[in-house]
Amino acid sequence: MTPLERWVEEQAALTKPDKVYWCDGSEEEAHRLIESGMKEERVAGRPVFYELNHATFPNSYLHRSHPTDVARTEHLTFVCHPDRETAGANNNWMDPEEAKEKMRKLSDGCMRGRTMYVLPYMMGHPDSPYSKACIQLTDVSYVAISMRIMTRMTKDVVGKIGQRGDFVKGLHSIGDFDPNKRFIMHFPDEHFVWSIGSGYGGNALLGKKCFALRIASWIGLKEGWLAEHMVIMGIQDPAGHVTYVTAALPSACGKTNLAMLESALPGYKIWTIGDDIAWLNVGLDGRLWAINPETGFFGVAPGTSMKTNPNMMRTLKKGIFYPTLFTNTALNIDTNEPWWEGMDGQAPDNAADWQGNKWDASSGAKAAHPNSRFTASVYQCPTLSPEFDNPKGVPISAVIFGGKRTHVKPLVVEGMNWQNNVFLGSRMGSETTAAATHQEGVMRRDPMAMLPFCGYNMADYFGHWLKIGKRLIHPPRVFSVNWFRTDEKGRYLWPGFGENIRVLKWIIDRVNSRVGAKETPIGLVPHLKDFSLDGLNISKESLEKLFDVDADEWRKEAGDIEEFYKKFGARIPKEIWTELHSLKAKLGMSQ
Ligand code: OXD
Ligand code: MN
Repeated sequence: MTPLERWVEEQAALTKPDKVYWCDGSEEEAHRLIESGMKEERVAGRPVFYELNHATFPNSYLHRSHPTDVARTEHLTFVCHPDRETAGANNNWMDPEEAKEKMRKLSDGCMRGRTMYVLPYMMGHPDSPYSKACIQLTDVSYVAISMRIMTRMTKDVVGKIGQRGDFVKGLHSIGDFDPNKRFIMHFPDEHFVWSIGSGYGGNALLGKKCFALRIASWIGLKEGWLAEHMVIMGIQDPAGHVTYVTAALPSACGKTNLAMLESALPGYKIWTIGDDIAWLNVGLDGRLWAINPETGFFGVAPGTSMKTNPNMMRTLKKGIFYPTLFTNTALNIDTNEPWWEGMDGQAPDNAADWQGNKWDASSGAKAAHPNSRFTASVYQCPTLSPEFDNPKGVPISAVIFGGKRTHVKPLVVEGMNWQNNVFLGSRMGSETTAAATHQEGVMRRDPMAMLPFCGYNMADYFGHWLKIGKRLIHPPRVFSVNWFRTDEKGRYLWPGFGENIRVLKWIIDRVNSRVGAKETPIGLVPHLKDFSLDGLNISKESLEKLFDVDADEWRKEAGDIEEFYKKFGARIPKEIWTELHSLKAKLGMSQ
């Protein structure tokens, strides 16, 4: 018996499924599992999948979750390092033995009456030195099918693991969906994630946030690389030159839209490599190289339309080899198509809401859940980069940090050197969204958009970023962006979406030394003459406001950043304090 077979047997002995089924990742198998998910298997008392209109949305299916299970549950997510300090103030912590004891009790017999699916999958291209071989166990076909879309799931991974015991392990059960018995536990030293009580993507597709960010960030700290919550894309200019960039934005701030943006500027084109996760390694050439460990998009549906993200709408209608899943969207009953707020056209007259109840538009209730999602293969994306399957990844010339700030932050700012760049990333903040269960619209600091995903003490993470910079002979330039600044009436100043190419153009012009920049206390901002505004109807006042650095607002901001750092005690690197003190001095503040 191999270590893998032994591990699966032990987990089956604990969870007691009726059947253990090893997936091979084939198309035929996916069809079979979907069929049984429609006809036999039940989740929260109803079918796992409903077939949608295959004439307009080929190979697509609707999934309705348990009503309490609609987003990531950060308060039930734990990182179980041997000591609390290693987990840091950014994580919930539990002693690993205590956590295992708790999970053993909750998991005893939790798969009774269900099938345990064994999912062998790779994060990253199998030929890439950066990829990882993983196994997830789950008791719901929705997760098995989602993992086949989101990862490279094949039976070859079993052979690749062979006699090794150090494969990445995930044990997932939907349990009984009781939110009081819902836990997502990470054991970073064992490369193990144990999740019970939720079928929601970020809690249940364990290759994604749990492994590819929380555990991988810890492995990256040990091995000298970075696992980041970032888009990866190529920006092609009119001369045909492609500049690769990554961009970190908190959940539900438009990362998927950015990753496949349709350029409003003639001659520019975006090539998509990833919309959520980047693994970044220092290459032998001293450049930063990025791979997307995933193969799918798990994006927020509401707001997605031909106006905001035409390439995603096209992607959703191309399901052939891979199914496309819609989770908790509404349903147009007359056409049997998915629907959500913000989609093109009129709201349907006859719709079911995300729970399947007849929707009454006049009630003011949303038809689709605000965090309803689609799951679609990257191979359906019309802007997929030809470099997507390159095992080496792509060389990164710029890193962008963003967030949703209705005040304070300019449209774009460039950092001044690596230390200042890390400070710039560490001070990012965003107004919260529906992707996790918390109050919406509250500002929270979210360094590098990694606050919910960094698997260890964030102060040590800043130190790791500083160290990586020392190994980069050709470091990427670093920028912060904010598409969300508003005027005094609360209206967005910047049109966003396809027009964001204007900001990306300035960024690649900076990278390729085509334009200068203006120094401010918080970094470099564009000279307006270098910023392409042709064809854009925007007033001079709006533009000035977009780039404004208001010293009073920034003094408040600096105070807030300081409070945030204090939560991490003495572990914040001295270089970060130096940067904060220098910012305060530039703003005329006492230290
Ligand atoms: C996601 C998230 O699903 O960040 O990507 O919540
Ligand atoms: Mn994300």
